[in-house]
Amino acid sequence: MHGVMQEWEVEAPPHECTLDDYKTTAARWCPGCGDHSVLNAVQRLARDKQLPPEKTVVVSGIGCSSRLPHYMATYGFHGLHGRALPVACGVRSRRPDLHMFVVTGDGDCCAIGTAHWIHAIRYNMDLTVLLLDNNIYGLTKNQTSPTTRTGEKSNTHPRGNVLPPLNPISVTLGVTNASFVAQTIDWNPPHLYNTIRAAYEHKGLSFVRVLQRCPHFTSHVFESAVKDKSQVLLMTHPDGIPLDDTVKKIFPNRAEHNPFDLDAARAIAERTDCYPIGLFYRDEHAARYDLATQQGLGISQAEKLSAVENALSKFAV
Ligand SMILES: Cc1ncc(C[n+]2csc(CCOP(=O)(O)OP(=O)(O)O)c2C)c(N)n1
Ligand code: SF4
Ligand SMILES: [Mg+2]
Repeated sequence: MHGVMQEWEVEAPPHECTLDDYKTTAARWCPGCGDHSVLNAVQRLARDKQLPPEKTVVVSGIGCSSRLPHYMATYGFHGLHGRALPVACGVRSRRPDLHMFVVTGDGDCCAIGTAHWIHAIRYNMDLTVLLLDNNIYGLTKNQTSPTTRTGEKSNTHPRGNVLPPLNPISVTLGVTNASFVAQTIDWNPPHLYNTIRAAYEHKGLSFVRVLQRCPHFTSHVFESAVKDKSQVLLMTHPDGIPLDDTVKKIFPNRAEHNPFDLDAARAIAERTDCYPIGLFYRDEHAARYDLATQQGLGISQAEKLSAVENALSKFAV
């Protein structure tokens, strides 16, 4: 970007978008894969918010989950393994006008992409980040990931994983300047949709971990929680994720949690007796690095050249 033309200032003629305007081909995920639910929720959100497809971008790394941009009729960037976040931060630093989603997996984000994940949380640029956590490397066919539970067998640990799993919510809550941290499940569409919607509406980096079923490799992992609703702990609060009546009816196990209380958020995130869903933490005043990197976007080429010449003139002999 040389700051010559800001072509995004050209507005497309108004057009009422339907769901079909955000769809491409049929997704190639396995039947019953939780990735389908996430795609449906993102497409619905785009329709409900009337996001102009030409002003929307979905960035991903590599993995089954990272195929999601292919199925959105928007701009997309299917990047390198673990590098969704630096790509997204780069786009965001020059394009404040875009609606941006990042889709990553537990391998993509929590293994090879960990350093980028930590720094992106601290940068707190305006991005909606969806971590589709199926506890396994799906695309490469069944390797242990950082979120795989102890004892789970995979191609890399045929006798069972020896380590305890990393908790992506606890890690995110431990990073300085985290501003929106939530968890939801792929098997309850209203909660999934409302969580992604609240994340999109948040200004700053919103991190949403979606507990995602992989019927092909880890079908047993969330099976009992899908059947027994009391294993899910629904976090409630007027400033939390909006809950519709069906969600309240379905999940009997609830806890009032103030999303402005970081210590309480960390305590709930550590619970192993249930799957907490809802908003752990929100800080609307956390510093945003994109606001700094976007400074000077409106400066003309002539003004930039003159500023460079002024700076260089200080070294003239
Ligand atoms: C640099 C690099 N290392 C390794 C790979 C191989 N690889 C591709 S996807 C993947 C893991 C994907 O797991 P996850 O991010 O959890 O996504 P899922 O398929 O489970 O949705 C790996 C190891 C790669 N493509 N590039
Ligand atoms: S392997 Fe698992 S994560 Fe990948 S498409 Fe199939 S069900 Fe989904
Ligand atoms: Mg995975």
